[in-house]
Amino acid sequence: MARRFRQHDLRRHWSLGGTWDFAFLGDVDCDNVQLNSIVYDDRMAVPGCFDATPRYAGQRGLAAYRTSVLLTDAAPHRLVFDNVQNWCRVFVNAARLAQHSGGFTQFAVDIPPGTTGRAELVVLVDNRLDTQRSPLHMDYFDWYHYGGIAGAVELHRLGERWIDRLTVSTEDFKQRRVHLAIDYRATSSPGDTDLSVTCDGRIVHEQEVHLDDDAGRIEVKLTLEGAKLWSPASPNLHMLHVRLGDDDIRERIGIRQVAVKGRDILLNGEPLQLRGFCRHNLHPLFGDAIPDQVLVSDVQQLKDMNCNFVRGSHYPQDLRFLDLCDEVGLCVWNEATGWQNTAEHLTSENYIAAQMLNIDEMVAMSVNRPSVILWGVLNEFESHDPKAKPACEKFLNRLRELDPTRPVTYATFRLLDDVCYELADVISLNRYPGWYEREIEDIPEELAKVPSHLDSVGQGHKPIIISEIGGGAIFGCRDWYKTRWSEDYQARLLEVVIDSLFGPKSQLDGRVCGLSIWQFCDVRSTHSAGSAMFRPRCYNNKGVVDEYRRPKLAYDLVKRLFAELA
Ligand code: ADA
Repeated sequence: MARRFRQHDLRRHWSLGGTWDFAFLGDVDCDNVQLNSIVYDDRMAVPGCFDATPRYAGQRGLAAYRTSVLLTDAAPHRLVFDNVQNWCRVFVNAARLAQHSGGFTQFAVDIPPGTTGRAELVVLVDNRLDTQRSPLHMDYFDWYHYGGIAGAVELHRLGERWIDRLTVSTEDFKQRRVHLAIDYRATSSPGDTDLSVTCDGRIVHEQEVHLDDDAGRIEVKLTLEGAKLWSPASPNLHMLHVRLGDDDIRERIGIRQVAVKGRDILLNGEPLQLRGFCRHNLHPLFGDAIPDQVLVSDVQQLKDMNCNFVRGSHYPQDLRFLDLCDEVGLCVWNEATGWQNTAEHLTSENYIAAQMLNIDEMVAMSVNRPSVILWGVLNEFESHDPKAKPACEKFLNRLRELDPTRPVTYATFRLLDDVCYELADVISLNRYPGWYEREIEDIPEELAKVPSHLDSVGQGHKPIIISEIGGGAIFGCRDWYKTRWSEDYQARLLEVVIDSLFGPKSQLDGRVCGLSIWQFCDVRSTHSAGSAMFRPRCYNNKGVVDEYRRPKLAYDLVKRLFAELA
């Protein structure tokens, strides 16, 4: 459960992964919990999702996790959590330090200086779906919201001054010029200190810096002579090591630039044809605390199917998955948490605040990943309702403010009555001809409506991605009648989709630059009666592999057709 590269050589830091003491407290109010009265009668893996284990399957409530940490001296220390689902409160030696709402994103909790020796760490974790407390997790979303400390946990010892965040962006790929923003913090007036940067072990920058306050930013522009570019076909990576005084950070970068130019998405000046899948980061045995081996297997299968693109639906992506995408050359659409949110949500201050935090944390944790080429928000929100438009604009502009180097989009299924198109850099459509409406033979005609409608509303000058399209298949269901839910039907549907978009007889005249099939793997969905009628086994069965990553008939078909396009 580790990142693909060491992130510090100098800074002392420890993984807190392992098996922690555990107690499921059930439907209790977190404010009424007496920490010293908790009876830890169980144990739970960290990272792990407690409700992905049989004993707690399907249960929702408050859980308590406990471990101990050794604070080697009185220096400031920091806990870094990669993903807690979906609400938590953090205590050290029974002192409440922080609480966090919203899964999928990395956050830090600072332990005040002065605390030393072995300390008790307790994390109260709540997987209840409470729209006030965790408004980004709603019970009608079409994936199962697992609960637990689902990501890595680390303890960092911070010195007198430390690098709080390093942001690296490519300013000019031809010149190999990159821009470093080094955000630092300090506990006392730090004064002068040394700054050095190496690239793949070679010194590329050295200077003495005067740190004025207890926080600030140092900007450095570097031209990395001889560096190789990152692209899906040649995913070259370089290791930067930034040292500031006695603290440091290592960051693996890819030199590349993404831009929108007319109807194209350019990577290093070349138009991209994006071919791939929407992927949920879920597994029935692990929830979204997916072991490295399954991530490696997923990436292996995406590459085996000749994909160069994956849409991380519908929440910020696991950093370990992004590391692998960086390495193998998969372009990623990384999106903030959302699923068919309503105008009511988008006019709620509580929801808007939660979404802004999710966006800020998603960008902070993944801005340096070269595989991320596109930011997304608000999957299938009520974009036909003018009341929802201001929040969409706020979210997309926040993304542009945090990261001006990537285009932004949202996926809509409201082709004809969407009123937010002009807010997005890339127009992304979720369409289901041949599944929810009409038949397979109607797919070409239905897809041809996309560019023609966008032209009619003055949005035809932008790139178009078909961000979802597909159909369900029950693994193992083969049928001479080739009906819906058979693997035969799903394979036929996807064959017509890919041919209609990119094949020699396409009526689209190259107007669509990207496709992410819905979806890579089957995933557990909600259990509510209404949706279960459309979700056999309470699963979303539109994967081309099932939840255990076993290939359906469509797998080899997509592999063959994508190979012809590569
Ligand atoms: C929507 C949604 C997906 C999934 C899909 C489906 O497009 O964005 O998450 O629910 O429909 O399977 O119907």
